[in-house]
Amino acid sequence: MALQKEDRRIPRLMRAIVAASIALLMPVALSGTAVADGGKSSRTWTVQVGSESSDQAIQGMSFLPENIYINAGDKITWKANAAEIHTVTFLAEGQSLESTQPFNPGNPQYVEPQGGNSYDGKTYYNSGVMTNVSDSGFKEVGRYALKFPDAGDFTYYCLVHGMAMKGTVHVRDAGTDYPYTQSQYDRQTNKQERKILRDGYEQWDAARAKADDHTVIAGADNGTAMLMRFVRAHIVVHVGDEVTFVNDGMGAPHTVTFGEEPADELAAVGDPADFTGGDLSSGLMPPMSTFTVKFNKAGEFDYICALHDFMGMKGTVEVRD
Ligand SMILES: [Cu+2]
Repeated sequence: MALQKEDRRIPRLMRAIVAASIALLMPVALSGTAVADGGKSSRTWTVQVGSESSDQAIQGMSFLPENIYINAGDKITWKANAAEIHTVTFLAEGQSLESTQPFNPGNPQYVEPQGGNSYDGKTYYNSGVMTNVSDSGFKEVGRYALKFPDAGDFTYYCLVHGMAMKGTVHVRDAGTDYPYTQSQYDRQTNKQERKILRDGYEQWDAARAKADDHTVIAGADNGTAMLMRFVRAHIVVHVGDEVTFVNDGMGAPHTVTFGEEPADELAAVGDPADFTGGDLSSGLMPPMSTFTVKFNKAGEFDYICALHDFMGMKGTVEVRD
């Protein structure tokens, strides 16, 4: 018996070495082996929507796996995997992504499920707002399932993050061998999630290096990994000082909002040149934009990002005489 065990160990070790060398050669590609369709019954596959650190500070704009190969008749279930809101949206024939941007939180075409549960390849299908929390301010959808009866390559988008976040479902004829198993996709997903977190923590370090008592980094992102924090979240200034808030990202919008959150969370409110307390909001701060506030009264002023406060994106400016 002991001998048999010994015998098995060698090929396993060799397989590990082969797998490791393939991984070295193709760090992004999957080392997949074809899997027989196995006949009649259709399969259900899983795609993760978003990814995040446990404190929600880092969010990933990604569908994982981004590309999935299934057969006609199979089904995909998208699972909300992060606090940040996302959608799974197949545009109608002839509809451009640009015409849907920016995301409109007040429009049911964006935030509520649209289309049936079997994809026809040409009309508009939308999951509605997907998130894994219950305090996003939207009616959340935790899972979205679609059946794919016909072969074709179908690209879908997140309406919140536009070009930064897309995926493709490759549907082949029923009976075609699958290039990858779900567990191979899952391993690829875990690897990519780890990279998103590493990138996010790098941006956090970069934000700390850029911030000072009069410069607050109001979120950052590299187009895939996002930092949902104000850095420095607590600053001390003096009456008459100006503070500049910088959206240091490429893809995600933020707000700087003091006092009551406006009914339209993206509306600009108040006069930033003379802030003495009360309601003041930058309105939507697109990537690479700034918002400067002059503090003319002593006190402690709390603020939030109206879009991401439920993930902990909040700060305080302490103004001294
Ligand atoms: Cu934000």
